[in-house]
This record gives sequence, structure tokens and C-alpha cells, in this order.
Amino acid sequence: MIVGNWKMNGLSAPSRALVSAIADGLRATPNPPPVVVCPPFTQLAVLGPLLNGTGIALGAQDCHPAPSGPHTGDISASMLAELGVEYVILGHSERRRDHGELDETVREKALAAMAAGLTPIVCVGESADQRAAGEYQDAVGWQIKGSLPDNFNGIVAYEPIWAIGSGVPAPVQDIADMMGFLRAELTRQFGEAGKTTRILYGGSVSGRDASDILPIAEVGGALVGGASLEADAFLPIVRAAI
Ligand code: G2H
Repeated sequence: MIVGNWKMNGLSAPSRALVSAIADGLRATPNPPPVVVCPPFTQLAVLGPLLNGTGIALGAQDCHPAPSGPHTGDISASMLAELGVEYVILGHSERRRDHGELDETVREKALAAMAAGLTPIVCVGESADQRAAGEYQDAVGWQIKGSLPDNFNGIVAYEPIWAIGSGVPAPVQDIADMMGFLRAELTRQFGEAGKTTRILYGGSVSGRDASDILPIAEVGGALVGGASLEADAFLPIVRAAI
């Protein structure tokens, strides 16, 4: 699975052009993997109707834990579902950083997403300091424990913060080690269900390195930021997943 996280990018005309170019590319690609685009909230209603029949699913970048109520500026999971959204990214490190989101909040958001029929994509990942201090497995282990509800039915994205937006993904060996760790943690926490939870890698994935990253054991796809903003950069990653 290849998920494009557009972050805070995309006015209507270029967003329409981008999904149209991705759809064209997918039509020309035999047996493409599942593809999800996660534009900003403002583009969900614009793009939803354009995705019918393209094989591209719609995702959002956040939701509020409550179904409705006095939460100025927030968007609930059921509001997303009504627009045809199927996936929602939760607990991205940029939201943890910019909005002070804690594991407990992410967990509540995941519950809200599942209750609305959405598939949560919960992000975890250590900082550069935590890696340098050798505390990266503890850090990610605590995030897994705190951010995923007991009945979790979704996707986990491992995104080491030090690789995000850097232009250089984490080394293959580091990704492989963390994937093994995450699989063991998920299995310990969720039993049989944890053995099949899809795990994505995210952090500066591009067409240059996708074919090195995607075959790593336990990697079930990629969460792509910068390289999801142009079809010419995104489609080679999609093709590397075949
Ligand atoms: C990590 C990733 C997408 P980028 O944040 O979630 O972004 O590929 O730009 O590092």
C-alpha cells in the first residue's frame, strides 16, 4: 500500500490535476497496489468524486476524538466518513509537535475513527535524540502501547522523526530492525491480530529508494510526504510496490 500524505499543501486546481495524473498513471500500471491520497481537509469534498473508479482511496490527516460538539476548528471522524474518506492519519509527529498531541489523544482519535468506519493509520517514531541515546525502541514501544486501543483495527506507520523531510530515508538495516521490533510488540499486545497489522515505513521515501525499502520484511507499504506532491515522483514509488 502506498499512501500519499500531502500535509498542508494543495489548492483546488493543482490538487485536481495531481489526482488526475496519478489516476492516469495507475490506469497504465498493471496490478497496482492499493493507493491512498490524504489531501488537506479543504480538498476532501473536491477530490472525492474524482476518485470514483480510479482505484485511489481517500484519506484525511487527522480527526477529533468526539463525534460532534463544541470543538472550534475541529473535524470529526463521521464528517470525514460522510465525504467518502476511508483512512485517517493519526498521531503524525508533526501533529504531536505542532498541536501537543499525546499518545492518549491519538488513542482516543483511533477509537473515534474506527467507530465511524474509518481505518486509522497511527504514526509512531523516535526523535534523533532518542536514537542517539539508544532509547528508540523504548520510545516507539511506549507510543505503540499508548496510542493503539485494545481493539485496534488499522495500520501502523513507523516514521523516524529524524528521517522525515530530510531527503534521506532511514538506512535499510535500521528500518529492518525496527520493523522486527514493531511486529514483536504488536504481536505481544494484540496476539494473532498483531501478526497481520499492516506496517508502513515513512520518512523521505522517494522513487530512488522505494525498491530498497518496500521489500524489507514486515514493510507493508510506504507513507509518502514530499514525493506524493507530484505524480512523476509518486508513481515510481507505486510501481516499486508491485
Ligand atoms: C513523513 C513523510 C510522510 P516525507 O512525514 O508522512 O513525509 O516523505 O516528506 O518525509
